[in-house]
Amino acid sequence: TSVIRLADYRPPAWSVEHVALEFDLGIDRTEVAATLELVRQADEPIRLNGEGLELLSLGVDGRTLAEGEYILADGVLEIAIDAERCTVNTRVAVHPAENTAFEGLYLSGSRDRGFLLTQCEAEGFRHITFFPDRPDVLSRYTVTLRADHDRFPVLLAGGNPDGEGVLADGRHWARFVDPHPKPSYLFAVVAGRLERISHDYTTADGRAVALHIWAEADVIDRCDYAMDSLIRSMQWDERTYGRNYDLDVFHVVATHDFNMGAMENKGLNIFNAKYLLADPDSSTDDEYRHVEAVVAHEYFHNWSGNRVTCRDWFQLSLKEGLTVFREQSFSADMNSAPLKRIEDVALLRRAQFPEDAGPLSHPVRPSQYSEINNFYTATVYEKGSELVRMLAGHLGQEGFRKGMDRYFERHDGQAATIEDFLTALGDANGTDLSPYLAWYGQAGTPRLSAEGRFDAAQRRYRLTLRQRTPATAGQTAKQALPIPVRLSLFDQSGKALPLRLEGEAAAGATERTVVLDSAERGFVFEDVDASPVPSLLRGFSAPVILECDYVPGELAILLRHDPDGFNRWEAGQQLAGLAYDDCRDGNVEGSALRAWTEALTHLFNDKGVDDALLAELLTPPGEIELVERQAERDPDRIRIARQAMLRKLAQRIGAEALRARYAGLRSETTAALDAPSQARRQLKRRVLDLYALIQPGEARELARAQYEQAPGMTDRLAALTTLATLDAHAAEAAIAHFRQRYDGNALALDKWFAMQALLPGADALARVQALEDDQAFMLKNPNRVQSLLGSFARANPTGFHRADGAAYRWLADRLVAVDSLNPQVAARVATAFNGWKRLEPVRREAAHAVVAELASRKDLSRDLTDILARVAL
Ligand code: DPP
Ligand code: ZN
Repeated sequence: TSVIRLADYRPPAWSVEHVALEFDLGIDRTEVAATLELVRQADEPIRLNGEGLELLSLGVDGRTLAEGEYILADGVLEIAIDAERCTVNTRVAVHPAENTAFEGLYLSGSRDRGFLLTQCEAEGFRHITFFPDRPDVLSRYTVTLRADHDRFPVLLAGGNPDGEGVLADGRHWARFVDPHPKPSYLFAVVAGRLERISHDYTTADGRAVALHIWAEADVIDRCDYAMDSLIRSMQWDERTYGRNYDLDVFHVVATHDFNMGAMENKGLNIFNAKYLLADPDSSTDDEYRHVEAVVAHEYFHNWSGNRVTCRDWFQLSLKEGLTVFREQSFSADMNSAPLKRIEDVALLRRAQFPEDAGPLSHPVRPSQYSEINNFYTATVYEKGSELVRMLAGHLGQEGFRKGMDRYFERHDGQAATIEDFLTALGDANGTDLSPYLAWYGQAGTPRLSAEGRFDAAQRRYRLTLRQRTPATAGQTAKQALPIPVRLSLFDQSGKALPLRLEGEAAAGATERTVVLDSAERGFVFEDVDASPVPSLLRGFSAPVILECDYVPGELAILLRHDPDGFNRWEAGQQLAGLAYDDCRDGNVEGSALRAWTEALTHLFNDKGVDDALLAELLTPPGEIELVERQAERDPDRIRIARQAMLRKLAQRIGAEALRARYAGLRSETTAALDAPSQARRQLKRRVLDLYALIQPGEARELARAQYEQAPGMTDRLAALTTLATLDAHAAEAAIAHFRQRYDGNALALDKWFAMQALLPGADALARVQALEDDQAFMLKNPNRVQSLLGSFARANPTGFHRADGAAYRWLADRLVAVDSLNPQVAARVATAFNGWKRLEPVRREAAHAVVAELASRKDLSRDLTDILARVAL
């Protein structure tokens, strides 16, 4: 496969000023006529991308080209002409119903009831028509759709509506004009039988905008929360960044057949139903938050991504990292900021850190790729957001806003680079941010070590910070990065000290940020009376792994006294890590384990601790994160040690206290969505799971009752999970009940599949295999594949990493089957093999054999081949 390199970037040889598209839509066959107004930019032939297109006719400036007047090979249509400008006309046919890859124009749902839609990011537009399909070609679009009226009553495309009418033979048409130049990946059309909910919105600058959310009739009553989230997102972007929406209509469409989470097409967002539909009976509290966040994310792209887009796909994080950051800030404002930060950092550690430590590791801005679809990763998104957060922290709230204003003004209507972004932010603040560019080019998670030395005679505390980044796949030499370390110092009673650095006249705030911009640096704090406890990297001020030789008692002080919710949790996580080490080493009387259980018991009994924060504090790092603390990974041993520490905690808190707390939380059972109700549900779940570790029989009865009386999905699914984890056989009746109750509700069934796929232990593979026979299981639906295969392979370590390798062989077989339908989905599931090299020898051998065999096949897609080739290395 060919490799595309950032270093080879060249501007487009031809620009496209205007494109007119006419669609004659049909499920089996759609014809697309395109008129492109091209303008020469360099002395080269016109090159248009096109894949899987049946070329019906081709003309230049009104003259039909004969064979021999153009070259069509390897997905590129090449036309050599002399003129400075020209008009190219093409007519092609495509076959939506046969398109199981869900890239380009395809059918969602069944032939007789489903609807047509498009997905173009990153390179789907070339499956619709011939076009220079690259993000730095920005064009104005006029789109005309024609279709049978009964079969396709609703016709949508991006831009403003520009007329509609009736045609002969029961057909009708609709036209859309988008005044904003855009790259082809933001193009979209939708056609079919859809219902809508609507809202009239007026922007801060006075534009009337019709908001429409579209879905199939059976789910249209589950779109209200998405509409509410959309309105709040629009208001937030006006308030926070001064950004207004810029068309007269904004459409959002839900589909059950989608490869990604959602897509920010200009004026016509398309969503995986999973991130748009929500109702208390079928959605959990987490899912409500995801809907809010993803609706916001796609809306925010209208400025960070659409008005200012990416020059090339290497710059993907320019729009994604930035938009995730904006989305996270929005969610923090809508909910609790510290809890949001906890959730985001936990995700980073669970998904991005492992990615960055294995063979698929890559920089936030990769320098090469062979399949861009495989770079929609936790690194580009989540780590990318952390980089923007560091810049925002560096500039401060006002400075960052000034910088963003400059960025949007300077690059509006352009395809920009990450350098452009840093330059605009820096220029607006009279500062040079270019040192941060190194973060974008260097893969791997830096290790930050901190060593404190207290000098009683001098009343000084010297903090030495050092950094090093381990070698990553294909990138062995690493440089020092600017690492902002927000910190406080606490005395032994838990009081934060005013900070005065050596050379400063007076003490200032109790929190400040120092920047480690070289391999090692010391910071000396004056007027320190007793050895302090440093609270480092507050708010997770940089995406690094902190190595600090805390004694357990120091972390316990932070865990009890740190006023910042995030850092309190962080101290708890660090302490839990040490407690885990005790359990791993069989040291059940270890001092860390004791400090952790004591501190948490104290917090458990402290009525002043918020329910949601307590639930988070009671959750130690997960089995996947704990891999870091293992020289050679054996998922069974990791689970045993983690369960042992949780049991110790449950014993320390005590059965009586757990039961009483559960009863108190239980008595307030509702499905209400306010924050306190959500927090109670979350805590109730943690308490019941802890209780189950020491009183399984009683816990089972409580879970059964909770399942039966649950007022909404959060309580119902939590109870079912607890029951099934305690004893999958004993939970059979409840599992069957859930299956029947939600028959026909795709999103609820996805959770049903995933819940079972995640049950730990040696039986997991057999369970998953049995679930494949369920009528509702299908390989052609990405959500279903993710819920069963993806959950099992990526998030059930004891189930997937069986020592006998049976699950590896089974997955390999399924990957081949999925790949023949949908390469993007197969490639994503295949990333489950990312960590195989760090497994203990028996599992490693088994995984290697399977990966090597798969990687040697010649009949797989470019997507899957690329992942396997990198993983197998
Ligand atoms: N660009 C999409 C997003 O919003 C992904 N397809 O992340
Ligand atoms: Zn995005």
